[in-house]
Amino acid sequence: MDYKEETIAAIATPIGVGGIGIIRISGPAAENIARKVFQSKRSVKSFESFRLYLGHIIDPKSRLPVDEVLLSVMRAPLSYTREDVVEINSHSGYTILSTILQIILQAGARLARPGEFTLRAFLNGRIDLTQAEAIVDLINAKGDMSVTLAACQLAGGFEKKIGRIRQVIVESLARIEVSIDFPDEEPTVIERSHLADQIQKDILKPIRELIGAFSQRKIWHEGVTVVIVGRVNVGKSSILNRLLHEERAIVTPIPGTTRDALECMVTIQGLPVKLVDTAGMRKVKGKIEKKGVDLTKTQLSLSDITLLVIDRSRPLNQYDLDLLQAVDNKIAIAVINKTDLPAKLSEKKIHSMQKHLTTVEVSALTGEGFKSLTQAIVKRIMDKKAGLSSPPIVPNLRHKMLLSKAATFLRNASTNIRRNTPLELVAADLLWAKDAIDEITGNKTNEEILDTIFSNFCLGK
Ligand SMILES: Nc1nc2c(ncn2[C@@H]2O[C@H](COP(=O)(O)OP(=O)(O)OP(=O)(O)O)[C@@H](O)[C@H]2O)c(=O)[nH]1
Ligand SMILES: [Mg+2]
Repeated sequence: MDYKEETIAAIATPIGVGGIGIIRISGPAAENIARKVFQSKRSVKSFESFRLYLGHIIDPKSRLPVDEVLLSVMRAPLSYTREDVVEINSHSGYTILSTILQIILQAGARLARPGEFTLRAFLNGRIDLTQAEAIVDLINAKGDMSVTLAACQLAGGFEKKIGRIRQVIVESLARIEVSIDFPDEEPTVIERSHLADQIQKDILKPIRELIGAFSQRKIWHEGVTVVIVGRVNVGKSSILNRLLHEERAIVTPIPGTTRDALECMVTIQGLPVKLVDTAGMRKVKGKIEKKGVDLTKTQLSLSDITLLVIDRSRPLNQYDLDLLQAVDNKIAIAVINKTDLPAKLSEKKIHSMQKHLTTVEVSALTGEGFKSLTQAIVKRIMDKKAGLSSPPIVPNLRHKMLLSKAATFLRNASTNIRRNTPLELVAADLLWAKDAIDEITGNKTNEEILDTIFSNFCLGK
């Protein structure tokens, strides 16, 4: 059956006890179903779009009210799916929501698959594929920044950028096809080189920028990992707690308090940051505890930014020096802790070992210096995503693969134009590049791709 003839329904809010739960119905029979199951002072037919009406869901068998609800009708095409949509705001709780859903299904709807409402919005031309993907990102967003990013994509930022690239491909293609159809119009050497330049500048360059921005995706969406290392008792856990504004890690004067890595999420200036506290380096029976060292090494290899904590009230020892050697000064910050105590270490020595290492002085006890520390962390994060355009446009893996595919064809086209290769070959490359671009927005797509994208959605979306 064509999807246009089917009416779908699902619970759109998360399962669990809450204030309200929403059931969404979409399709040609939505309003008719509402008429069958909803009783109020006015008839559903007379309801204005986008207004809430109070009434009762009625059990069709017993004719008894099941719940007092608010119902809204959003008529096609001005709705989420561009179809007739009905939403029912009921009391929340699994039993009540599933009872209402059952009544709606019996009244003629079919249970929606995950993402099917958004799939319909795409199939009915309200959004393109990049926007559908942005909705998944928005639902899964962990920090303000990933919300901003997804919201920009949803608003069509990515689609516009891709649209401009596609436009130039189509124009170049048109120019070449004229020459194929009218050989007398064969482009001169100058025209050929001009066309090649245009492909480089107006198509390949923006594509390369987009591909480059992919590496920022992890940072925007999953955040950066900040690993805190240092010898025992330097105050690693105290620093973590300060950055979290809460007591999460256990802090004691006993060396070796933290035995396993502890992970916590925070947002620092809107960016999601995963903080990892590690076990300090120490000696057990004359040897450096191997497990702790191995763990720290693993954590270091996973870190985007390392905070190497050093205790200012004690002279540097071999563990400090080993760690100073082990960290990469491009991504590490030396945190000199315990500034409330008299200084016993030589900062000169630190700088003699790592000339370019940023140092920040803090006291986890008093909180002094933490503003500078968060600033230093943010600066490192910003360095990682330098050159970011505003608003941010960052492709996902699927986009990146297709952009790379398009770039390969475009590079061929550009070289071949200069080399006097038959224009038919150039046109073929440009066409393939256009196909790859169209696959990004869903202009050209197949069922398998749609299944993969929409299966990432939750039910009711
Ligand atoms: N005076 C002072 N004491 C601090 C400061 N930061 C931490 N301490 C104390 O130093 C001791 C160790 O702190 P932790 O945060 O447990 O240190 P750690 O590096 O996590 O220690 P391990 O997990 O054992 O490796 C505790 O007694 C803290 O109260 C500081 O800035 N000033
Ligand atoms: Mg600790």
